[in-house]
Parts: sequence; structure tokens; C-alpha cells
Amino acid sequence: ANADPEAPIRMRTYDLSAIAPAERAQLLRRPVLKSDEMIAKVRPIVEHVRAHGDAALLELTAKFDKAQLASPVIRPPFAPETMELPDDVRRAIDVAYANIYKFHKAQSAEGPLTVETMPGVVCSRFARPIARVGLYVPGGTAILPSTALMLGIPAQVAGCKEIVLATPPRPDGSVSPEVMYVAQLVGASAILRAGGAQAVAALAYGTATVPKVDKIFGPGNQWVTAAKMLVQNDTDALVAIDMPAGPSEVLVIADRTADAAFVAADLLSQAEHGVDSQVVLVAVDLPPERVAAIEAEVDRQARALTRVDIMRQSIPKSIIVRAGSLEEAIAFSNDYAPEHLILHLENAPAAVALVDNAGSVFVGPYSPESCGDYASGTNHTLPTNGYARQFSGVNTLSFQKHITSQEVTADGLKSLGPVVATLADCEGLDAHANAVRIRLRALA
Ligand code: HSO
Ligand code: ZN
Repeated sequence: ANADPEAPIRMRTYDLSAIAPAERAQLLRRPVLKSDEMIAKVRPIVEHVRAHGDAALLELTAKFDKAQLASPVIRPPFAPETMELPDDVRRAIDVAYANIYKFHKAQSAEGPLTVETMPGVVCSRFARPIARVGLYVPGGTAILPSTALMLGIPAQVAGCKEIVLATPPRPDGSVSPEVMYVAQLVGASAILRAGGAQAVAALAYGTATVPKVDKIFGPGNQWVTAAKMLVQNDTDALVAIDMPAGPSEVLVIADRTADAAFVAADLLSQAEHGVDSQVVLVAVDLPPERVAAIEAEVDRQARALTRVDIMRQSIPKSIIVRAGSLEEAIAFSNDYAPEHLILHLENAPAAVALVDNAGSVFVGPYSPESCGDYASGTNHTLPTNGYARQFSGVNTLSFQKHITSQEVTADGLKSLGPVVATLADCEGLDAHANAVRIRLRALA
């Protein structure tokens, strides 16, 4: 669109002390997702795959990915030549794997929870893996082995038995060696070479060769997102999804101590994801020349980056919000509920205590979002669109269910039974009351 190479690559600036509540509310909004329209568009694709299985999948993969496949699924052992990598890349993936594994393993170390609520009344809760999971790894312009790590590792740690990694194939039918290597590391039991709504449909309903899964994870374009929403609502599919997804976002809070070049680099690392990426800078009591220095860095750095054409579209949609105090800045951030929150503050660790809504927080000048995107250990599949108010990012627990259980002893029932019978009488459910009283009489 706006590709004038002379035009400055600039964000829009607002002053929180000068805007009306309605305008502030407008700044907190994301672009509207036309989910109804998209669901109508993906429905025929999903129905086609549901009705015709592998044949439909192969036909759609030939059409959209230009790949002619004999079968959509590859099973292990994966051929070594399909995952050959330069040593530095393999080592980098190994370090990322180790860190992400460590952090996600620690999340499941809680063990069963057991509480004696009354003498003889023992309640417990324990975790079990979701048996079959589908992990969607987007293809397209960028290959995303990092997403395969972020979804595959918690599935592996949780103990999921069937891990199906779905990704669109390249025109020659192959999957990138990076993604193949990660599939092998996380113990994928199948690779589905398909993308878009057709991959989601195959995972939700299964085909002759694609295992039906119980939960579908992962980011994707609007086709993938709409298909996930559609199958989630179909009781025949009986499938869950991780979370509603929208374009990726970052909100950076910066004060006078922030390094303008670091701040600009962080904003651009998000802006390069796509033309819809949401990038927000909240400037805490910054004099105009400091804001100008950050803007100049954004423009200067963007011009030197390969994805500058994407930034020419995402940066002008992005905003700088001037706040008078840290409290005002954090309040704005909590209302925005960003996917990623970066704190470039004199005392960034202290500010973390004030954060109520965010997918993941990056604390201090040496914690760029890139570290969390790839290799520090935290997950990069995070709630967007303001859903950080009520959703957590993908984590080990996302791949488990928690089952509760209870064991009541005879003495326990003598004390608890009358309480239950009274409440059952109250609700007029005498079969419930009877299930207790029949036992109390036997114990008398
Ligand atoms: N920032 C993206 C994740 C990602 N970055 C993958 C690089 N590769 C969404 O959180
Ligand atoms: Zn990223």
C-alpha cells in the first residue's frame, strides 16, 4: 500500500492527560476480527474434509500449497536426511529446547493435591494428560520451528500420547528440516502435511490416515483461527482449542532511563510479524525530545530491516501514548492487556507487582521479547486481542485435565451425611438424600 520510501515510518502520538475517556477507550481497542464472515468462508472447507477425508485433504493441499502428496501423514522414525541442519542451527534449537523443557517441566511438578476437609472426608485432585493433541505450526513466508518447540514441549512434558504436528508442506511436499528436527525432539507421533482450515478439520474429525485429536493448539492466519472456532462449537467433533487468536502485540513502557535504540528495536521486532501487528509505546513522563529520539530510531532502524515493507504498514497503525506517571502508564497497560509487556524502567522489577493483565512480561533493558519468542524458557503462544484479561498463555497445564476425587470413611459419612441430606431435602431431591440415609441406617 503506502510504500513511499521517502515518507517517515512513524507512529501516532496521544497524551493521556489531554484525551477524553471515549478516545482512551478507542486506543485500547484492537482491529475488529470479522469472525462471523470468516467462519462462513471456512465452513465449506471444513465440511468437505469431514465428508471426504484424505481425498479432500490431498485435493486442497494441491490447490493451496501446490504440493502433490500420495498421503498427508508422515510417521516416525523420520528419515535423517529430512532433518539435516547446519551445526549452529541444531545447537541453537537444542539450547532452546533445554530451556523451554526445564521451565515447562517445573510447571507440572506439583503432584497430586490432597486435603482432608473434615475428619474422614478426603478430597484430592490429580492431573492426567490430554491423550491426543494437534499442534498447528504455520507455514507461509516464515518457517516457524520456534512454534513447534513452544507447542511440542509442553505436550511432551504433560505426557500426551498422540502428538500430531500439522504444517503446510512446501511445493515439493517436504517439511522444513528445522520443523522436522523439532518434531523428532518433542516425540511427535505424526506429521500432518496440510495447512489452513483443511488441517484443522482433519485434526478435529480425523481421516483414514490422520488421527482425530482432543485439543487443537497453535497460532495461524484467520482461516485457521476461524476453523478452530467452528470445530470447537461442533459437539460431534468434541474438540477443544487453546485460545482465541488475533494479530500479535507488544506494549512497551519506557521512562527517562530507557535506551531509545533498545525501545525502538523492541517495537520493530513485533512490527515485523505482520501488517496487523499491534505495537504500543507508553512513555512515562518523557520530555518531547526523548520521544522524538525513539521515533527517529524507529524510522532509522526500520529502513535497515528486510521486512521494512511490513513495518511501513504496521508502524503507522501503532501508537505512542504519553503518561504523566508510572501509575497512569501501568493502568493503561492493564486496561489494554497486552500479549507482551516490556518494561524499560528505572526499577522494572518493582513494576511487575503492579501488572494485572499481560500474556508475558519482559523485565529491564536486557530482556528483549525475542528471548521469550525463541529460547529463554517461557512460552510464546500467548493471549492477544485483550484476552490476557482472562486467558493464560499456553503452558504445561494446557495439555492436561485435572481430575478430582474423594474418599469418605464411615465415620466421615456420619458427620457429613446429615449435612448432605439436609441440602438434598432443601432442593427436593430425595433420591440424593436417600443415597446418604440408606448408608447412615446401615451404619447405625
Ligand atoms: N512473537 C510471536 C512469536 C514468534 N516470534 C515466533 C518469532 N517467532 C508471537 O508471540
Ligand atoms: Zn516474535
